[in-house]
Amino acid sequence: MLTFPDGFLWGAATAAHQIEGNNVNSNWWVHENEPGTTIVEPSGDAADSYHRYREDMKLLADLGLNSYRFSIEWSRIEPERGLVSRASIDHYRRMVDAAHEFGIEPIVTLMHFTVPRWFERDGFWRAPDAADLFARYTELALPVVAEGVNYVCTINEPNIAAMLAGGEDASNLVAYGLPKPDLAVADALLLSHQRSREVLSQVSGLKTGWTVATQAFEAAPEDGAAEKLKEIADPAENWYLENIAGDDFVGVQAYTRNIVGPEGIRPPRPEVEKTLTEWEYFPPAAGIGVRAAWELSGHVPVMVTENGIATQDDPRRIDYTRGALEGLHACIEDGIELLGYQHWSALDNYEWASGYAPTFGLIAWDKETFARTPKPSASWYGEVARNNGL
Ligand code: GCO
Repeated sequence: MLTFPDGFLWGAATAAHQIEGNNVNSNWWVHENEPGTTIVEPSGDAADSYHRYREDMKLLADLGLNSYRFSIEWSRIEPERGLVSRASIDHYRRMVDAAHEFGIEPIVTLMHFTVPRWFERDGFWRAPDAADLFARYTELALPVVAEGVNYVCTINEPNIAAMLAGGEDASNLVAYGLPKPDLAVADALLLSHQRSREVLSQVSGLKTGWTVATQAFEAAPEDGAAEKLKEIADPAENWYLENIAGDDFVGVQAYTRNIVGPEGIRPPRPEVEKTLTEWEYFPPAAGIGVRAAWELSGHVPVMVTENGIATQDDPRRIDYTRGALEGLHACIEDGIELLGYQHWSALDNYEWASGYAPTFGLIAWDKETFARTPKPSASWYGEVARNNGL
């Protein structure tokens, strides 16, 4: 039996835009619905979790999980520059209260890729006042996290957000690692994170950090691969991990490794099962990412804030997750402070430019009725959580 530390946070993760539905004031909603978009389908109603979050949280609690990572939406809280929606702030406060009602710990992400359409209109992360605007948003969100929240992630995957900004359109998110990050954007994201943490420091006992996508790049054995790796590997990933010494924790989001040959990254990141091959979803990636974060950050405590697999083959999800957890237990054995594991994802959801085809969820839902159906992997994972190990 591999037993995890007492108090280990066994949870599942989601993001507002990917499950709530009708996030109409966000930049992604604009991109999804603009003529000629490369995004395969709009997010639309998603899983209607904006209205069904209580049902979702109760399902997770009944399975045996003790935590839930979800994000709140800037574009709902501030739908137009300077226009504050008290109703949206109250909605997310009710989400935090509901988590406690069901006995699960909320882990809140302030920005999970989406920003208000006005923020992108007014210069996006390149605007000189981007960090001021994000700090102001954090002030607006304080009532949501001021009570009953122990962990806040300010920004989800700034390294991917920097790539996204550097690329021509949202489809770059799917390419992962290929577009060069816009380093001016990378700077703005780091400053925004630091300003947000300053605001959050008003809340005593609140632990703040952010999440970084660790992509486990490795060079194929062929000649020329090492040079190509230097060219392609994500410079922002390590830089962000090296610049969080003061953070209370760092979220690691690791799924697979990226093998780089002289031609570049091997098969593109698989969006759907048909391209799934063994190395594309590589369970040890979770442990590789945790070790990188622990070392590069100077031993900032780590939480796996995303790890999972998009597959219709649910037994494969169980095998993958078992492999990831075995690797994470080895990290703990090696003295790494690992706070928890948030499986991606609680629900099947909108996988950005790839739409709804990739099914990462422990729980499926009917597109007509929104009825939820936990998969066998959900029961398996709930058992692991109840036993605090496997
Ligand atoms: C990301 C995001 C998630 C994705 C998940 C699966 O890493 O891109 O945090 O929103 O949906 O990682 O790709």
